[in-house]
Amino acid sequence: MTYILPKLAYSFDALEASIDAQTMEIHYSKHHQAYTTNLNAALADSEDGELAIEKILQSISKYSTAVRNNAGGYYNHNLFWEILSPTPQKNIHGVLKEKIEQKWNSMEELQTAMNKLGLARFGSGWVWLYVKYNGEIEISSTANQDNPLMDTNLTDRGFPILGIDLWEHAYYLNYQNRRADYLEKIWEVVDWKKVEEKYSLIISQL
Ligand code: MN3
Repeated sequence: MTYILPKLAYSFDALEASIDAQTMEIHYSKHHQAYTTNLNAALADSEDGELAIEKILQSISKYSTAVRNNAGGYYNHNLFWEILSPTPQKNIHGVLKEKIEQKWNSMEELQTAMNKLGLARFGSGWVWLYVKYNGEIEISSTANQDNPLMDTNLTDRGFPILGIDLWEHAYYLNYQNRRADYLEKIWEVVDWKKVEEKYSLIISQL
């Protein structure tokens, strides 16, 4: 078995409200493809290529740096494309919204808190909304292609339900050095319905 680059559910120019078509095309067909290809190469001599990607990430401390970087890159982008949409549902009404409002007062304040973490990340990385093992939700930022699933995290472990790519390749063509502007605009294409679905699925399996 090899890991497959998932098909995008929308065209490269579909998210232009926030991400330009050229950035989308390069990001998906060059960067994400490269993580996928390099992950398969890094696991070529191992039987672990049979495992679900989440299982590899949850025991990533056993693997090489090449597997860590590319398994992270593969999984993180799968999630990123999944929670973005040209027709995003911005209003949710269920348990996830209640949890967010308990902790951050409002959806807007959660986004502000995530943007602040994203701006504080030096160099490349991601900012996350994730479900902790105890079922509570939390936000964090990780470097490079790490994520909350990885057992190399001493704290901040759990199941990601929303990830924002902070690498310059995610925004530089359109926003240049203005990561803050990118982070403001990205929320216009985040599909909260999808994030809520991921939350419900994880909670049901805890
Ligand atoms: Mn990226």
